[in-house]
Amino acid sequence: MKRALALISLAFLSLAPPADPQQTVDDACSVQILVPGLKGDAGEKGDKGAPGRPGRVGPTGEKGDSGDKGQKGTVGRHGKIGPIGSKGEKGDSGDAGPPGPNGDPGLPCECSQLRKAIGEMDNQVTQLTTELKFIKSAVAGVRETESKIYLLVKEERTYVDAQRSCQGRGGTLAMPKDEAANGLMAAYVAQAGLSRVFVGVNDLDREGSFVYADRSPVQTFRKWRGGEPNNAYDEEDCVELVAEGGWNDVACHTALPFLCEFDKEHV
Ligand SMILES: [Ca+2]
Ligand SMILES: [Ca+2]
Repeated sequence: MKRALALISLAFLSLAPPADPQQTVDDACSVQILVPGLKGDAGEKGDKGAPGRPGRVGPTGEKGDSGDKGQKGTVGRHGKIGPIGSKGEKGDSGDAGPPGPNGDPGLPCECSQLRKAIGEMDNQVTQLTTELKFIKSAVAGVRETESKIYLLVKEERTYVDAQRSCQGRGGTLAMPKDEAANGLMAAYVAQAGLSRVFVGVNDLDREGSFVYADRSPVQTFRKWRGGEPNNAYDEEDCVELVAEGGWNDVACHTALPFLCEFDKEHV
């Protein structure tokens, strides 16, 4: 190629008019010189060039094989305490435990003393109830003389119980020892709406020998109704006073209202 261009340039120069004869001769020689010569000897080796630019990043390589497993690490630090959890549901009851040991022996029973105390309290209640009734009767009114107080008790009792009731209050069954006392008692019974009451006269110790409740004998004053004392059925050893003022012997187990008598000196 280069050789063709050289030939074309030679042809062009041969057509141009000559300006200087000397130059023409030289130019004719120059044409000869333009023909390529033989290849010269190799020059000296140049200095080392500057480093070239970095090449482009190459493509990602294939995944390598898994490495060997590392050594086990040391125990980590203790973690923080977590928040309090919600309350759980109640669990089922557990099985019953074995029976416990026997207890110590108890104290000796004092039941007998308790029964005795209770019995005494019952007696006191009964006594208080009786006294209350007695007071109610007393409030209803008593009769009195200069030396005596008479109280009519409208509770029906046998002769013995009636005497015990009067004695329990510091008195005795009433003893009509004279006309005045007997009349007062009879009026008292009649005004109370009663027909008869026990008074303190009897022949319990000896049949036919009547004595008062104070064991003094019935002597001059006596107020037997007609036909009395008759000791009917051979069992009449106690005496009742009827509302009209007369006496009659009756069975002691008969239950009647009764009349108590109290000495004012002892009240
Ligand atoms: Ca008799
Ligand atoms: Ca009789």
